Amino acid sequence: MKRTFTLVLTLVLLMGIVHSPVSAQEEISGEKTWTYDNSLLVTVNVAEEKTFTPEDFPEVEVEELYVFGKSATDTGYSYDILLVIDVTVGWYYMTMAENSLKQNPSVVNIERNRFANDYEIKESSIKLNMNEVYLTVGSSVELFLKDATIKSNVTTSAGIMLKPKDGIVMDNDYLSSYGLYLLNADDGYYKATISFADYLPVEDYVYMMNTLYALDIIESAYMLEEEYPIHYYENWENKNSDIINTFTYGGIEYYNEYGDLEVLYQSTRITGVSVGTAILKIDHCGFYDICVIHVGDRGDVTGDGKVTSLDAAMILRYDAGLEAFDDLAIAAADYDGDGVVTSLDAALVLRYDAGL
Ligand SMILES: [Ca+2]
Ligand SMILES: [Ca+2]
Repeated sequence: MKRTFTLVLTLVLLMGIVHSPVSAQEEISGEKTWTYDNSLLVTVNVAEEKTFTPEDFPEVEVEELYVFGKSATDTGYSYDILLVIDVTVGWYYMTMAENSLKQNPSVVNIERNRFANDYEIKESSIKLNMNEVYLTVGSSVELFLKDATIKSNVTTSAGIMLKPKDGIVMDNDYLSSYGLYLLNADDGYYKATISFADYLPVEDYVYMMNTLYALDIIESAYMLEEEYPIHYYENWENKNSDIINTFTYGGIEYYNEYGDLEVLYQSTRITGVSVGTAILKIDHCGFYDICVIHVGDRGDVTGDGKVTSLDAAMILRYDAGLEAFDDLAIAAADYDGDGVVTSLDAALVLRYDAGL
């Protein structure tokens, strides 16, 4: 080992400045903010040309209507129509409106949120813990959703179905002490609504369910999903599986036994597969964030695809403060993966180079 170091030190002193390390790749800002959800894009097939008004969609509260597209079909015309919905009656109304429109025989497609940016009624953001990661082939890192803020200025509500244990009778006074409003009771099942101060308050929902489950009079309680389409899982999109592997696990946030909110958002373990740059996207209810993952070869700080004594020399120079590395070169330089770049890493690179 001593001879190795002497050799490398000699190399370092002789070489002075060698190849510059891999240059930093493009920077992509991670934080995204969207406004949300007061529009539906509806495709309507009709036999003849016509001018549409909100009265053509009596099943929903349409505030404004815009025709975005029109095309001739074999049987008449197809229109793309943007319906701006009055959401002050409650966010859940969007789901009801969508469901109602599905019953309309001339409506062939409904798309949500597409033009939400134009109408600043609601605002949301979703953030990953990291937006740029430097890995080497075979090494891994954890990525998770750090924050999901969903804002709104309207009160929203959701339906809950309850079934108390035999002999227990609930009334509205009883339920209202838990923030619930009784809609109806039938055959031992109670349908109630819960109101929230914010749109998609997953924590409020989980807290309510935790509270209900903790009451020993409750046999079952569940959210009526058709009225409140909670997305339990984020969607991770890896289009560069040749560069990185992803393994996803986890759930949503919840209240623990002390009443503190704990975040159980999904995590993804990313492992470098081959040298290159990958983009991982996390999508939650239409909001998304991305992380750019740079993968280098372990030991190859020069980025030339080979692990040689030159790389070892560079690592020693870096360790001695004679060289500046970019983040990918630093990841590559940490040959033993202990999180720091030291002369030991240089020695290991030399051993590799020597076939030891
Ligand atoms: Ca190299
Ligand atoms: Ca190291």
